[in-house]
Amino acid sequence: QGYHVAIVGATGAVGEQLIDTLDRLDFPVASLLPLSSKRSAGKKIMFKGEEITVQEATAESFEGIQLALFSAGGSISQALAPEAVKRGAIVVDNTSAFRMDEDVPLVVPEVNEEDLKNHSGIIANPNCSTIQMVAALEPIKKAKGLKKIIVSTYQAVSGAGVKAIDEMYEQSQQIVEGKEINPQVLPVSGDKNHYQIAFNAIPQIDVFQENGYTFEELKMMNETKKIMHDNSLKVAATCVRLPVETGHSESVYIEVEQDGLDVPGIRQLLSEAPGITLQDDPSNQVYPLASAAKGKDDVFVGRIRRDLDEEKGFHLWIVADNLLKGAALNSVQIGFSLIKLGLLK
Ligand code: 11C
Repeated sequence: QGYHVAIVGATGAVGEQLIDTLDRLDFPVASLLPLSSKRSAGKKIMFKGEEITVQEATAESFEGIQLALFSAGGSISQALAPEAVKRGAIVVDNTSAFRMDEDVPLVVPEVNEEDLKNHSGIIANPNCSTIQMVAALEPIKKAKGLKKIIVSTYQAVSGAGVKAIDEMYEQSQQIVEGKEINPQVLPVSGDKNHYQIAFNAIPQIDVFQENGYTFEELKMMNETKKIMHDNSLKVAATCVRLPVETGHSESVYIEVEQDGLDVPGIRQLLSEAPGITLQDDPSNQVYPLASAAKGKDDVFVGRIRRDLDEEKGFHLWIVADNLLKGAALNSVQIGFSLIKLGLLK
């Protein structure tokens, strides 16, 4: 009993977490088909104690597949997601390829699960740094409205894939040993210049756009408006890469619309919200840490303060595992929502 599920990008950082999350949350899987590029085909993955050989992803791979979870880069999604849909699968795509398309729901189940009802085959999983932010802000928006968000991120290297993780460790060791380093991957593989990530902070995630923002920053700004159904919401983002393996952290400033909100009120709202863990006890130095969020499903929120000049302004520190709630977990949760809403046939 269950569904025929394909994972595209099964050997990548998110792919591994997708397979683990399907197993861990007992998603009803009748069969699992791990797919990859030609280069990684032939590798083995483990699912529910069983070894499965990874196959090369082609259009024909999707015959008989009901749910296809894509995380192999935008160009693979562009090429193969429509092929999967043509063959009857629902696609949950982890890339930015379709996120802003009008007929593609962009979903964080705690925020806008109902949008799934409008899908035309492809559903987009938002960018990791967007997901954790909107999950934490939605309960506040629901209670008091939201006018403005200014966010600065402190993002982990695993967001840029396995090669970026390896580069961080290698470079760290080289620097400690006094050796020369040769950055090849970060900030963006394929961009003109590469910079040291070990013991550094790089204010570039994804490629620059003509308006001076990076694509990662624009993703946060545009996706937030789409998920929260509010084009008048003001959002500005600055995205920075840090030498943290996994766990994105965010310093978030918000302005709410209505009066009458205070810090205890925000704590109350967040402590009742699904998928959120409040960690906010400054007197005991309790606040979210990327190191503690790694491997956890929830979004962690702390350091909640009222702005000292703006009555309706508040500051928060929001942390989550970017490979779990930021990617694999949210995709699998979308799968569960599709079942709950009777959309997965
Ligand atoms: C990063 N947020 O940390 C990116 C990774 O649009 O899904 C995810 C890119 C995306 O580098």
